[in-house]
Amino acid sequence: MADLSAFPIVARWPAKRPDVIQLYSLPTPNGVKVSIALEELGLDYEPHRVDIGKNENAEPAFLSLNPNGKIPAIVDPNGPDGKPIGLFESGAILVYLADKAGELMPTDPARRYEALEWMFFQMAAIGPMFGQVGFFHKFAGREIADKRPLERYCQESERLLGVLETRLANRRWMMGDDYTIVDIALIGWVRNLVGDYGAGDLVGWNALEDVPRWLEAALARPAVQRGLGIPSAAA
Ligand SMILES: N[C@@H](CCC(=O)N[C@@H](CS)C(=O)NCC(=O)O)C(=O)O
Repeated sequence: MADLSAFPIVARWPAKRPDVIQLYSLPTPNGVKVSIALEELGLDYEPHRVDIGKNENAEPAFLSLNPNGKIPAIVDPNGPDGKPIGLFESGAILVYLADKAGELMPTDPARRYEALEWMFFQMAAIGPMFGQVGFFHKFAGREIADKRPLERYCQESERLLGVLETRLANRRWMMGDDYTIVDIALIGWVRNLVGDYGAGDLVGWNALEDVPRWLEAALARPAVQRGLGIPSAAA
């Protein structure tokens, strides 16, 4: 049985099955990237629900795994060289899982860098901007009288959706015929922008064709449907 005693987070969220990947997450746009990838790849794992509404992500045990105090994070008892590894940042976790399974990432070196460039685009642009639209339109920032922050983030999100629209115009998925971790990184954010955040009208959603077509196809995948609900309230 794997010894995970070097990871204080395991004492706070005990592992029933320490020999499989331990996932510390919540079904948010960043959290579901990892649960969707794990479901798509068929890797065995144990989900633990970290309630960010109760600031559990700021507890010392969680910070010991991710000093930045954000979900998702993982511990894999069977990392490189067979040794346990802890990881945070959803993009790094996605690349790690794809490499581990040898799937969902192009193997050709140039195509791999192309995929990484779109992964970083998601991490640096889509996530932060769509997240601000959520804050200023749906969550606490909604009460702020000055609408310039909301307008700024909506304008930038509309522009970013245009970048995706162009990319997807002649491609089924972000990397072409093959569904990859680049698609997985984007699903939760695009879904929330027009779903939970209700910001479609603010970002020109109705003018788009290929992004909605891509989102519908992504959401139809059984592994995506499962991943969107993990960790469940019971985890
Ligand atoms: N760049 C990070 C962002 C992670 C992130 O922002 N997670 C949010 C949930 S979607 C979180 O943990 N928020 C809790 C907080 O800020 O207190 C990643 O991709 O992993």
